Amino acid sequence: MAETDQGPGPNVAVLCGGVGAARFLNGLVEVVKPSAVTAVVNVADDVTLHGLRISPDIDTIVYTLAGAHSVERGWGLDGETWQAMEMLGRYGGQDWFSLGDRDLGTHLFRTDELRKGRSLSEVTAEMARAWGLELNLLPVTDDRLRTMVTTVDEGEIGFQEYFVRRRHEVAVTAVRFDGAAEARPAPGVLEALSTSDVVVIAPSNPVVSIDPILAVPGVRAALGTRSDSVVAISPIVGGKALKGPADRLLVELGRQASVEAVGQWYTDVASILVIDEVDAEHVEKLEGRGMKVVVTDTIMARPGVAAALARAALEAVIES
Ligand code: FO1
Repeated sequence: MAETDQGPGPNVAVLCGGVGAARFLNGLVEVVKPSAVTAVVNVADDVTLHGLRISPDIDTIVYTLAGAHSVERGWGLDGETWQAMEMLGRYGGQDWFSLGDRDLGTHLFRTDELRKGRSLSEVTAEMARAWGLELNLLPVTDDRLRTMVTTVDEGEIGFQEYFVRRRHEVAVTAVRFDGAAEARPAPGVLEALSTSDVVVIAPSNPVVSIDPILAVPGVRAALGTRSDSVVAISPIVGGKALKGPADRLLVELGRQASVEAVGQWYTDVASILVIDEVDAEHVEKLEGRGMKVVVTDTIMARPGVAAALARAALEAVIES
């Protein structure tokens, strides 16, 4: 798939959330050259705490592709220390969102640069360069976009309050993306989604990681016009999310935690769905709804699976 004597490999754009997307990208860059990859990243998980701007999905991808991430947490840096958080705890400060001592350097830099008037896109490109990453890393928008979650007991709270402070253990009745109507796609986003040979929707949470990206005006339409070369990878395997609340959110919002529900979720933007081998029995139903289905190992727990998954996703488009 990579550059061969038959000429350059495909250009690939990937809609990305956090941990699952980062793992997928790590495999994809083994299959196509990193400079041919454009990651369009969710920024609706972003949060400002202690006056610092934190962009979890961007940082998870940067750290993971740099090989610097914490494998057991999935987010944040490996070998992290928590002295600053301990000091904060001593004073009774806000310590429900754990910021490692090295990770704080990222937030200090990003906050400073944004305060000088640079865009999130520029700061993100700077961070990618600083870690020696060659892929194109684009926030979906440089404007304000925030996932707001309505819980059964607290009413509407911010995404990180739901995901981290409440450990996503509370039922949700609604999700909305504050700022979506006014948000503009960041420079390069629509071009990447329109001109890439393949667009992949990474195995991220459809409700709170992929939908905020699709909610930015112009994005859904850009995919809709070329959905025959858009392939989505289901984050639901055997009725469960491998990590995080995607399964419960789908049910709480009136759908099912199933590959069919994921296929329906993406029906107007993707024509191909990649599902895990444990869900092979659902192929007929999905194909009955007009989706092309690829069945493969989608559990990126072992080395080599992410690259094989990336290859399977690309081959579903390039050879179709
Ligand atoms: N996730 C947690 O479950 N607990 C945390 O304390 C936490 C801190 C944190 C700090 C920086 C960062 O980039 C990510 C962090 N995450 C934490 C993960 C984050 O909430 C999620 O990765 C995304 O927002 C969802 O994909």
